[in-house]
Amino acid sequence: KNVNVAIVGATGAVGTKILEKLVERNFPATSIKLLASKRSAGNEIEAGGNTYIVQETTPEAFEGIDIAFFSAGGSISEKFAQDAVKSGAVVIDNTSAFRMDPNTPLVVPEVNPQELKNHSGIIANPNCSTIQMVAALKPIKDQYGLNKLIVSTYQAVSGAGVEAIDELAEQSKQFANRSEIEAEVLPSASAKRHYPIAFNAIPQIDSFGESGYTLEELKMINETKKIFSDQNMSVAATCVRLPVVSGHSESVYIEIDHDDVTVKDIQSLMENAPGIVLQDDPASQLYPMPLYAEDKDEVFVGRIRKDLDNPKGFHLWIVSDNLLKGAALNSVQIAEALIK
Ligand code: A2P
Ligand code: 11C
Repeated sequence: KNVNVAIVGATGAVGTKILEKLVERNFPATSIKLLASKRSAGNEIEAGGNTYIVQETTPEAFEGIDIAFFSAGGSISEKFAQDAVKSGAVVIDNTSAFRMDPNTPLVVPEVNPQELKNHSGIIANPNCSTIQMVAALKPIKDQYGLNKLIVSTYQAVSGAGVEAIDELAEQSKQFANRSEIEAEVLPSASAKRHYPIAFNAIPQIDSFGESGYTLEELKMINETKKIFSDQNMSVAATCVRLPVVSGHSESVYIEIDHDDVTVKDIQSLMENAPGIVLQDDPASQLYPMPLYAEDKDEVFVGRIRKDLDNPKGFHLWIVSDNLLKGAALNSVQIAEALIK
């Protein structure tokens, strides 16, 4: 069967990686259409020996498209996703626009592939920091139960898009030149105040909700419960932006149902889990780090420790490239599962 693909946001941090992954994984696409804003229309993008011309996103652009990846921000998904669906495409949406809609499956293929069959045109790709965490925790939850988790994140600027990557590079130069550091993008474009990310840590990703949690923290909480189909799970999150280009890191505390589980038990689950790589040997200083996870497909897990006070408690350190498993790769894996 012919599969005609479109990528909305093809010039962005995630969109460019979706194209790369489609090519690298030999996705059986008959054609690939690159869509972005009017500003980029006519620009050329090379991938896999082919040159693609970027086109403007319009309601008519989806004619004949079978699978449409959306990664141009929630407002663009809200504006055009239904046009794509009406044209007969399945939308794989990388924004938060439809994730919590009860009729939209929120899918990580290693965790809840059974949800894919329940879609009515749109499948949501979870938030990057959620994906890597649930991918690592799924085998633990299945084997030992998992009723409580507390996560603190150390997130890369690429999660906030190309402009944030550029801002970190600019500010690093300004710092080295001892000139004034200019901040215009982070913590979020819509924020009233902006702070430097170079040589800093910002405990705000996205805007604040009424509860005092940021929207990024609420995404981790709500999406985790939806993906695990477990509304009774207790989940808390603190999300922090660091001057790292790509690769989100997470310190995760979990409580399982059993008190006789060992670190070795958890390590062996990680060794056998799909898409997970165990990097856990303190004696040889082996642990995951974002600099080494960049451009890698896997989720890396290490620093696994039993809590010193609670025999049901464990601590883990989880790292993955937020643009790949956290976004582009997971989206392409959803598409692969769909056409299977
Ligand atoms: P463009 O490059 O034309 O602005 P990032 O997440 O890295 O910031 O990228 C955002 C993506 O969303 C880019 O591909 C950007 O395209 C795209 N985009 C922004 N505004 C629109 C719009 N109005 N219509 C379609 N795509 C858009
Ligand atoms: C970040 N997690 O690191 C965000 C980016 O809901 O898809 C992804 C936002 C989203 O800034």
